[in-house]
Parts: sequence; C-alpha cells; structure tokens
Amino acid sequence: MTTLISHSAAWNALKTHQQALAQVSMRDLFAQDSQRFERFSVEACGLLLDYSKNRLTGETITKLQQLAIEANLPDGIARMFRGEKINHTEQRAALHIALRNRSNRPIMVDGKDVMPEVNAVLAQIRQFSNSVRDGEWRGYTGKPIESIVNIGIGGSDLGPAMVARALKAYHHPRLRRYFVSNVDGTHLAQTLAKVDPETTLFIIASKTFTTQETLLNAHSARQWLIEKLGDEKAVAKHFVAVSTATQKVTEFGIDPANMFAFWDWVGGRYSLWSAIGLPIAVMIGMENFEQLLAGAHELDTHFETAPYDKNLPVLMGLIEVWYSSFFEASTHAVLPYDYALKLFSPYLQQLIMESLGKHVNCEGNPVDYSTCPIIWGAPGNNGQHAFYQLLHQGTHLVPADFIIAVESQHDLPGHQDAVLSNALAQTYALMMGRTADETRHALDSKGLSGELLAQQLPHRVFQGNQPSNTLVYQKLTPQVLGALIALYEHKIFVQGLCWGINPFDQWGVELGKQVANTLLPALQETAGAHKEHDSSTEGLLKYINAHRRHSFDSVT
Ligand code: G6Q
Repeated sequence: MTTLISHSAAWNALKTHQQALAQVSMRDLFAQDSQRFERFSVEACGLLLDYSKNRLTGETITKLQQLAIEANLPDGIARMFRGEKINHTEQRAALHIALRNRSNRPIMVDGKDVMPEVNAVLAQIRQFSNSVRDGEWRGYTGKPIESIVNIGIGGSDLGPAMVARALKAYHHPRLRRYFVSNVDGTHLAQTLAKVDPETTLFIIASKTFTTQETLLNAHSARQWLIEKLGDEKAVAKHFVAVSTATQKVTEFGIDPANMFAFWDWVGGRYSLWSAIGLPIAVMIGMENFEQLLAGAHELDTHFETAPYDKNLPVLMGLIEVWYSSFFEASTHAVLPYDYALKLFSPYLQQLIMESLGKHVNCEGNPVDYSTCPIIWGAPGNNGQHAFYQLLHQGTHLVPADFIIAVESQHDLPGHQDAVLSNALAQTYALMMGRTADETRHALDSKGLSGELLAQQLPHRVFQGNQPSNTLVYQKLTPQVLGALIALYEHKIFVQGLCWGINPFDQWGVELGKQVANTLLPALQETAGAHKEHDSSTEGLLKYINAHRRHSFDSVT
C-alpha cells in the first residue's frame, strides 16, 4: 500500500479544483469581490500578511486545509513542540522552539527537560557579550575588542550574518563584525587585512567541529594571530568556540571555558537562536538578542494555537504547496523592500532548499509531485532594474513574497515614500498586467497609430496574474525580525508535513563533505595517479595538477 499524499482524496480534490482555477485571472477575482483584501489578509505577531493577490478562492483555502488535515498537520505540530524525534533519519528532535521558549515551560527530550541547559547557555552568552561590549574582556595586549570575526559556514554563518546585517542600526558603536565562510583563502586574507590582531576576537562556529572549510580557516586565523602577537598564549584571549563537540574544541586549542555549547537537536540552519547567535548578541547586546527570541516565541505560540485560516505559517506553507505541486511553479522569489534585509534571500535559500529539497517521503518512497521550489531574490528595488522584466513578461509562473517595512531604520526625507510606492506598484502591476485593449489605448494616447502601433502592441502587453504575498511590518526591530524568521521556519515545516518529507536532515550536504575529503589527497598526488573517478573528474584533476605544478615551478 502506498503512503503518498498524492493518492489522497484531498489531493485529488485540489487537482480538479486547480484545473477550474487555472483559467481564472486574479483581476477578475478582485473585480467580483470588493472584500477580497479583508477576506484574505491576517495580522499577527507584528506582521500583516496580505495573500489576496494569489490565484485562489475561499474554496482553495478550504481544500488546502483539508489536505493539511489529511497530512496530520495538527499531530505533526504537536510532536515538534513536545520534543519528539521528528528528524527520524538522524533520530533527533528538532527543537529550535526550545531555544526561544521565553515561557520557560519544560520541554522534554529523552525524559529530560532541556530548558535549564538552554537558560544556562543564554546566561553565559549574556555574561560574555556584556564583557566584550563593556570593554572588560581584553585582548592579549590589554586592549578592548573592536572586531568580531565569525568563522563558520552554512548554518553556522548565514543566519547570524543575516541577522547582524539586518540589525545594524542596533550595533555597538565600537564593534565591527566580519563573517568568514569560504575556504578560498581570499575570504580570510581580505578580512585579516582589515582587522588589528590586538583587538580582534575570533568566534569559531561549528556544530560538529569537523567541517573542512571552518577548521582550515580557524587554523589559519590562529596561525596569523600567533605570528602577529608572538605568543601562543594569546589564543586564549582572542578565540572562543561555539560547538556541540567539546573534545574537538579542546584539541584545537580552545579552553572549554571559552566554549559555548548547543545540542544535537538544533539543526544547523535553525541554530541562530542558540550560541551560534553569539556574534549577534555581541553586536546588538543581550537585551536586543532576547527581543529577537521573544519575537520568535510569539510566532511559535501563534503557530501552535491559531486556527489554520488565521495562521500565518500554515497559510503561507499551504499556498506554496498549491503553487509547487498543483501549478508546477518551480521557483519562488523573496523580495524585501527593506534594505536591512539584504541577506534575507541568501539566508532563506539555505533554510528552505536544504530543508525541502528532497525527493522521497518519510517512508522512503519517491514522491510523484514537485516539492521545493528554487528560492531566489534580492532587495526589491534593485531587482526592479534587473530581473523583474522576467516577472512581468517572461514565461514562468513566479510566486513572490514582497516584504515591506512601513518605516525604514534610517529616515532620510522622501526615501521611504519612494520605497513604498515602488513595492505597492509592483504587486499591483504583477497581478493586473495590462491587456491588449488597455495597451492599445495607452499607445493611442501617446500618439501612436497604424502599423507602428500594431508593431509595438504585443511587446507592451503584460500578462499579469503573477501571484504574490505581501508581508508588512512597522519597522525592523529585533522582535519583528524574530517573528519573521520563525514564520519562514514554520512555513517550511508545514510544507514538509504536507509533502510527507523530513525538513530537518541534509544528506546532500553530507555527501559533498565526504566526496571533497576523497578528492583532497588526489590533488596532492601526481597527475593521473588516480583512476577512481569518472573521466571528466580525472581529466580535470590531471589538468589542474599539471597547472599547479607549472605555477609552483615559475615561483621557485
Ligand atoms: C545546516 C547544515 C549545514 C551546516 C554546515 C556547517 O543545517 O547542516 O549548512 O550548518 O555544513 O556545519 P558545522 O556547523 O558542523 O561546521
């Protein structure tokens, strides 16, 4: 017996419904219903979600909710909040909600309440971040810290980097932050060129403390520091670690007293709320970091308790399932009209695609429907002058999230009006398009006629019917940002439950790590010695090895 959700009555009802709706334009839906915005918008946790500019009706939402019930959404949500091992391929709980559980209610894993440990690490972060910010923590030569360099990759980089960038308005004025992730020496070398060893603190962030990129960068940074300060003892004052692997941190030479722990039930891409958020806490202060946690906690409670037709992550997750699996939309754009969210799309690329880029369900059966769309995007206004052409007149269906701040973090006269008018203009134009008749009229009023008008006409028509969600908040405070991130985390979980896939493992990432380790020795041996790979990989190895030798020869 198959367990695919696509064989359920709810799925089939949606399939039939999609066929009926495929020919309907949103322009007509708005014309027929003056209350469409009121009907399809929800406000919670400081976020307004307008989902009226989507290719759906009330019947769609009802049918999607039936799918959610069919997929056991209530049970799935309850199991996550109870701390059950829902990441079954790794036999782990997925408890990012415990990291921001401001209610402090007990959350049990293997019969033990995790909250005392969570609170103890938060207290350690508070103590440490205060001492760095106050200038009490001194470098080896006695100077206060001025530069924070986070060395980590993937989940140990993207979340803290995004949040630190988004909350720049809250940074301590003395401190600068840098994030080094890439193993290409250029990244580290360029960063080290900007900082002073006497006033730099390195945070080595790695859940496993085995990641090649991070360890290599950490070793090089350590070497650089020792060379510059002339004493290995300096490491204790300039290096701290965030990890689940105490032994490996000690072997690296970092005192376990300078280590911040987290736990295997925190997934890398869900870890910014844990000690992985240390660079955030240092930059914005513990009170603001706790506001970030509080915003996420508020959204967690909303997710756990709100009815599905008023539940932000449930609605956004179901709408994405609707487009991916029933309209075959293969991409999804994230377009913040808030420059502080410059890194939000790259961050979401990992969060969403690493979570949902799967092709088998929890029982190991290949699915027969599309799952995760390709996530991409950039700050909206810049995108308008780059890729929006494709949204307006291309051939792809591209659902998009427009993210809008009512107030900017910096108030320069006239700027925010321009931002807001552009954002609203785009969602409107993408939905409405411009028909041939309207285009003819517009060209006519510009004085075009006859053959020239006929020639121009098809190029100036806009198909419209491009769907979008609009998320609006007052201002990007730590609390609002916490809620916004948690919204996307839970939206992913909803999609995972509907598709029957595990959003908390990442075997694709593990494969890359393993293969890189097998190729490393091959790069250090003579060309052609290896015959283990395909001819392309062998050919490339041979070519690169020959050219590396050539460049070594010309140096020596
Ligand atoms: C995230 C992934 C992955 C991970 C990095 C870094 O969910 O597991 O992006 O965060 O590979 O891993 P470490 O933190 O163990 O160095």
